Amino acid sequence: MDVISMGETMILFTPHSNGKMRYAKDFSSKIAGAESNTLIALSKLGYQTGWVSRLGKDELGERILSSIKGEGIDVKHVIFDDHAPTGLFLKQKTNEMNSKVFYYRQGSAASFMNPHDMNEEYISSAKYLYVTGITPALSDSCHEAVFQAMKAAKKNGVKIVFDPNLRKTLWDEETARQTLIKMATYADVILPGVNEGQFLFEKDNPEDIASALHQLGAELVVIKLGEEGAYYSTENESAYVEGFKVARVIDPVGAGDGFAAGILSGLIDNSSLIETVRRGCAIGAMVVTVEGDIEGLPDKKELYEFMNAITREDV
Ligand code: KDG
Repeated sequence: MDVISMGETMILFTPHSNGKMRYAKDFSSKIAGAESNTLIALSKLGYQTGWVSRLGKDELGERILSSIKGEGIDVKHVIFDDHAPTGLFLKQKTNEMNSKVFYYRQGSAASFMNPHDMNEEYISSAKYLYVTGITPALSDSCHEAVFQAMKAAKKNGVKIVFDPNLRKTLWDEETARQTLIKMATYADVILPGVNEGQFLFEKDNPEDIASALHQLGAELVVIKLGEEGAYYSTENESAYVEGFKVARVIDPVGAGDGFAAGILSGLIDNSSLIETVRRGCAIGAMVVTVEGDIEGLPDKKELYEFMNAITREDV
């Protein structure tokens, strides 16, 4: 197994028309969850991945399981919960530039994930454990579960890759800050955005954010700079990597999850750090050109074609 991750996946309903959702009559639905988005991206690139979660024993849960399984992800450690529903959320687009998310996930099946769901033998079978800061925000038992998973990874030499994925609507700011910093102390690789660096350390400069995260123990920090690209740093090297400009951003959600997959793929392949970060930037850029979190994800051939095409045009 290359990468195992744990987290909640929900059904996302999007109205067909812009404006206040109280007026919306027609919706389309997709599956969405930060961790499963990254696993799906990795699976499309040809890596072996596994997802640990809970779903309601309901129609939406069945849909999520079959979609994720259909993407080639191992779902042996997904539990169907009889007592709680599958979570869902809706995305209101007031206009092209302005969207707002409404969660219906409190008390969802995934919020009942707990440390017993984190099978140590399973986690130890992976090269990387991928975690995000969404999971500990879901409930106390999810908080314990994510730390249990990281402890199991550490004990068994599985590298931990962590995306803070700050969701301010899910918890209070002080708890979020303390928990994300504590998670960072377990992580080998950390992938924040500048806004998250600002939230955690009140620093705006990528180099200062990276240095604060290195002090917590991270070997590699990669800071996302949107369409500008990214900044990475280790003990021995650091650089800014240029992003891939796209003609039109259709839907920015999911870019960070694609970025994480690019980084993980470079690390698994032992690629150079520049190549690794370029893959992250390229997948992030490809995701934003399509509506939905996973619909723009490439396979490896498409990824290389995109990276080479953009490089040729730039020259
Ligand atoms: O990164 C995309 C996710 O944020 C989205 O799909 C929903 O997982 C989600 C969340 O918890 O916000």
